[in-house]
Parts: sequence; structure tokens; C-alpha cells
Amino acid sequence: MPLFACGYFFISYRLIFAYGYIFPGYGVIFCLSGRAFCGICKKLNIFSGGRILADFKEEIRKRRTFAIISHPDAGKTTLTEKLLLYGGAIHLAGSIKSRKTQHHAVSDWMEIEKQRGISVTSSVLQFNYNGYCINILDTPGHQDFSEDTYRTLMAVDSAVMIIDVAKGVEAQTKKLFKVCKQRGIPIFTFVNKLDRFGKAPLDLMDELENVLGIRSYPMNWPIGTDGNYFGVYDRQKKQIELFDDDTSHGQNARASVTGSLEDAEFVEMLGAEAHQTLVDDIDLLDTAGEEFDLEKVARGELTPMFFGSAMTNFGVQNFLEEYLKLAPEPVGRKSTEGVIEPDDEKFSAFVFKIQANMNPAHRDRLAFIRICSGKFERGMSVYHSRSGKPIKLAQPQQFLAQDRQIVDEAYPGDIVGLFDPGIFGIGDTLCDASHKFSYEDFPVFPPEKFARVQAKDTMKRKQFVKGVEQLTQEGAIQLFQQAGAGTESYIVGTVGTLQFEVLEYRLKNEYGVDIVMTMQPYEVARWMTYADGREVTPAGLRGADRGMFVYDRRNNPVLLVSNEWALGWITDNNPDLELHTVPVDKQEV
Ligand SMILES: Nc1nc2c(ncn2[C@@H]2O[C@H](COP(=O)(O)OP(=O)(O)OP(=O)(O)O)[C@@H](O)[C@H]2O)c(=O)[nH]1
Ligand SMILES: [Mg+2]
Repeated sequence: MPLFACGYFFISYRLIFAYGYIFPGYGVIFCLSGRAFCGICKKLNIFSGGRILADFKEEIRKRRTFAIISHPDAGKTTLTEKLLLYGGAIHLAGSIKSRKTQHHAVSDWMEIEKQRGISVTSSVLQFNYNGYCINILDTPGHQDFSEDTYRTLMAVDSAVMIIDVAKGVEAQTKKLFKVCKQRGIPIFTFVNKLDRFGKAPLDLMDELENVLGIRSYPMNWPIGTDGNYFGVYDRQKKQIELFDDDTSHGQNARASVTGSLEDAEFVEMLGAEAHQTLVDDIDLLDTAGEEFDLEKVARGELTPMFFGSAMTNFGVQNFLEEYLKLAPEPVGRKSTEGVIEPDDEKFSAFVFKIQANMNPAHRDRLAFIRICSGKFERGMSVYHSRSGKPIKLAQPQQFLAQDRQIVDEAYPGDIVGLFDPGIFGIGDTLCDASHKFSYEDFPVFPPEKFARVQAKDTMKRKQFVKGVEQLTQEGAIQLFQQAGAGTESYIVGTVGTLQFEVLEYRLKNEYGVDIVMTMQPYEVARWMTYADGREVTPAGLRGADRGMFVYDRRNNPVLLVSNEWALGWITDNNPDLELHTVPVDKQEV
């Protein structure tokens, strides 16, 4: 009986007050006990527990977290910009390299990106659309920045691969495709630049199969002739969409009309010949093409394929809507404790990116985390696995590239930026103190280019050291110190020369330091250990002077030499020396 009464009060406070009005004395007691009961229920999740769990799962179901990847210049940043435009996150799309209007694409926010019209770092963009919470990561295509792209791919559940209609599958796309395949990330294909002359859609389908070994399923099909496509046929909706002329240079969404394939009005608009070609193409795809199978997509055996032009806004909305329906929601991730599922109620996340000076007004440093399980709440305390210490997650933020806003809560799949006073490193795991584990560590790229770097003005040494260390922590460069040399210069290692240009530019732009950079004649780095664990020193290593003996930031000895062949002499003359392409506790990509 008392339980029944309490439950009754729990449902309606109004009744409690009415009861209190009629029986003043008892009413107050009931009222207070009703409140206490509600509080206990809430704490213990009785009555509301099921609903909270259902809401939590619903939030996960709404998340779509994906990266856009491709060879340089295929149009990743342009497509990202247009997804923001159609998603309502921006109202006017900027363009890459728009010196005239000074209106740039949102995701190329860094000064050097605006000036050169290329992406040099991945950018995080979040927005809501049609009931979905979308986290897009626009990645740089240039191979010199592929480590950044690689790290980004660790944080997503699917990838959109852009193919330039004229160029087909290019070298860097091939490499990134392989990474996605290895990691089991489903891939969606967007064939871009259909406003230009290019390869025939059927030939591109063949190319995907022959070069990448993946079958494709066209979700839409371009209408018109090569270089003059003016619409798409949506195979799901069985609907034609014809676009009006693009009058805003792609800044605004493009008007279109939709109708059915048989509609006489559309037959007339298309012209009998184009209509017949379309009917034949669709018939061919339906009868001879691959069947759509979402499980094959999930296994990376089939790629849904879309055609469009990011610049002139055609096929973009069609792509966005279909993609959101088909793309996977957040999936489980491997850890030292087995796979952690997103609906595990205990919070966990990992750091995949560190970026300083995103906002010149703040000059702060941010660590980007991908939430893997549990609900994130502002100010929550979590266990930081590398330091073994608890940390309070203050000032969490969500991003539209450079623009940010504080978030109170976030869910698995979300990317959140945390203010980083210098405690986070790439690959760090954050989890609940009652369930400690680590997510897989991030593999690293062996450096292949080396330069000696020092500040032009010795008075600026402090800023120089700060800047170089910061960019090292971001993973933008690898830092070494030559054995026996003073601290006024460093040896910087990179995967490609463009990274040196970014280093030079950012040190000047963000730290006010001009540098002198001297390229070194080495292309191979080897971390060294002895089988018996004794210390490797320049004096003890025979042939140390055939290369450069350096230490990495964690003081591990490394030898830089000009080529693999040069290593032969070192190996022959130091029989118990072990050589590693990356630090011993790391894995190579
Ligand atoms: N004609 C045409 N040009 C396009 C289209 N989409 C993008 N472009 C142009 O292609 C160039 C490269 O576009 P981006 O979006 O910067 O390419 P990206 O893949 O982000 O390049 P990186 O990030 O440097 O790898 C720019 O000049 C764009 O204006 C398109 O649909 N049609
Ligand atoms: Mg780009």
C-alpha cells in the first residue's frame, strides 16, 4: 500500500498538492516523502532506468561519424562544404582559393590552407540534419600528411571516397582504400566533377573493381552526356531529378525538379534520345548489376556509388540523404579488455588528434577525442590510462572547423575537443575508473626526410622550442636531438617535404619565429636496441659516423643513414644490434 501511494505521487505532484490541501498535516509528510522517493528512484534508475537506456541507445543510433578521403584535389573540402550547406549548418558556401570574395571553405581554416588551397590537416565538423547527428572529418589528401589522415580513419565508422570523374582511381586513393579495408571501415564512393568531361560511369565501375577489387552499386545515375550532365536518377526512389542552371557559383543550394522516369513531361524535358539512354542504362544496372546488400557494404565488399558535382551542387543532397540512411551507426572498438560496445554504459574515449592555436584569439591547445561508449557529461571525472590519473573533463567543445561551442553532453560517435594543458597524447585512452583498459595504440609512420632546424634569431629560442615541441606533440613532425650537439638546433623528421613547409609557416605565423632549415642527406631512420638490453651509445656503436646518431623525444637512440644499403655495414659490424623502423613499443603503419 505505501509503495502504491508513493508510486502514485511519483506520477503526479499535482495530486500530492491537492491531497495536502485537503489534509494539510499529512499532505506535507506525503509531499516530502514523495519527493525523497522520486530522488531515490532517479538515483537508482527505478522506473526511469528503462527510458534513460532507451534514450541513450537512440542517441547512438542517430550518430554518423565519417571521414572524407581521396587523392589530393578530388574535391573533399568542396564536398564537405556542400554537405554543410545542404545540412543547413552554413548558409553560403565558400570556395577553395577564393581570393576575390575572401570567403573560404569552412574546413580549410588554417592560414596556410587558405593561401594554398590545399588541406594540410584534418578538420572536424558537426551538425544535425534530418534527425541525425553528423560528425564529418575532412582529411588532407596529400601523401605528406597521410599520418594525419590515417589517425583520423581510426576515429570514424565509415569513409566517403571521392573519385575525380576524369582521373578515376588515383594513387593516394588506392593507399587510403587499403587502410579502410584493413580496418574494416565501410566505404562509400562519390564520383565528383561531373560538370566536366570525364570517364563513362560504367567504365568507372569497372575501374573500381579492377584496381581496388571492390564491386559497386550505383545509388544514382547521371542524366545527360559526358561533360553535360544535368540531373540524376535516384534508383531507390525511382525518381528523376533535373537541376536548374547554377546561378550562384555553387554558393547556394541548386533548384531542381523531380518526377518519374515515365512522366511524359520529363521525357520531353530530357529529349527522346537522352531518355532512352537513361532507360537502357537503368535496365542494364537492374538486370546485370550487383544486388544491393548492406551486409556486403559493412564487410567492405561492396561500395554504394553516387555521382555528382560538389562545386555546382548537383547530386549532393541526394548523396547526403541516402548516405545518412545507409552509413553505419557507431560500432564497437577493440581494447585490451576485448571489444567495447558503444552502448556499454561506462564512458570511454580515445584521443586521435591534438591541435594548437586553432583560434588566434585563444592560442590554446585542444585534444580531440572520439567517444566510444557511455554518455559524456561536461565536468565529468575520468581515468587517463597513460598517466594512471583521474582527470576532470572541463570545457568540452564541439566544432564546425574553427568555430566552437561548449557542449554539456555527448554520445558514442561524437568527436569532442578538450582543453589540453599538455597532458594528452595521441592515442591516449580515457575511461571509467571502475573499468580500466586501453584502446589499440596508434601505429606510426617511419620518417623519411630529415632537416636540421634552428631559430634565425637566437633571442627567439624560447618560442622556437615551444613551437617545435607543440608541433611534435600534434604529430605534425618527429623531433630528434643529435648526440653530443647543443640544444640550439633540432633534427626534424617527416614523411614528406610539405611537412617542413607547414612547420616553417606555422612557426612564423603562430610563434613569431623565423627558422633556418638545412636538409640532411638521410632517408632512413632505425631505432636501435641490443639483444641483452645494454644501452646503445655513439661510442659503442661501430660505424656511428656513417650516419647521424640522434635521440628521439623519449631519449631512444636512433641512427639516420642515407639508404637501406648503408645499414648493411652497420649490421655486419654490430652483430647483436637490433634495428627497428619505428620505436620498439610502437607499430608501423
Ligand atoms: N569542376 C569542378 N571542380 C571542382 C569540383 N569540386 C571541387 N572542384 C575543384 O577542385 C579543386 C580541389 O578541391 P578541394 O575541395 O580543395 O579538394 P580536396 O580533395 O579537399 O584537396 P586536398 O584537401 O588538398 O587533398 C578546387 O579548385 C575545387 O574548386 C566539381 O564538382 N567540379
Ligand atoms: Mg581539402
